[in-house]
Amino acid sequence: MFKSVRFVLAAVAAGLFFLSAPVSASEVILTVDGKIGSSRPVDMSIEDLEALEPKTIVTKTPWHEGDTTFEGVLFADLIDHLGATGETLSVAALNNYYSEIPVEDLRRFGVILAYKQDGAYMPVSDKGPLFVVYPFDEHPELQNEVYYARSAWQVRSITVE
Ligand SMILES: Nc1nc2c(c(=O)[nH]1)N[C@H]1C(S)=C(S)[C@@H](COP(=O)(O)O)O[C@H]1N2
Ligand SMILES: [Mo]
Repeated sequence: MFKSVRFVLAAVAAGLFFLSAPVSASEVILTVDGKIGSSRPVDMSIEDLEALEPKTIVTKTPWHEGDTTFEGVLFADLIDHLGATGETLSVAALNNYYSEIPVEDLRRFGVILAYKQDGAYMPVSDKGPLFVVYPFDEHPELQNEVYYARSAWQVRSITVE
């Protein structure tokens, strides 16, 4: 009886830990396929993303209190790095949310794929490990439902179309 209660508590604790723990640097967190240089899907880790030049956006968002600092890779650099030739990104999140992002947005606004928020890696429980961040404050025309819907968090995979 007590044993099984302890077991349940341990399982719950392990589950909470999993949800709040940052991913390890070499774990695959992003898979990119479609119109890219490689004929096979490309798996990437935080380490792979951090090998690209980091870019920071400080902005308010509908989902955060006050100014938030996001650090990640310039999305345009990432898809250049992968030899992407398509016009649209189909972005899939861990919660099965999908968003379509025109490639044109990436350069025009300097969209980032963020892996850190206020200096810390983002856990899955707080929109991590990857979050599409538009510079909402810098471009007020982004402050509407069109761009909020493109702002996928818990990003897991991208298909270049
Ligand atoms: N991973 C993920 N990202 C997401 C969503 C979602 O359900 N899952 N909802 C999108 C939509 S449609 C909008 S308008 C904004 C705002 O979502 P919220 O109103 O739930 O905060 O987040 C976007 N990003
Ligand atoms: Mo939405």
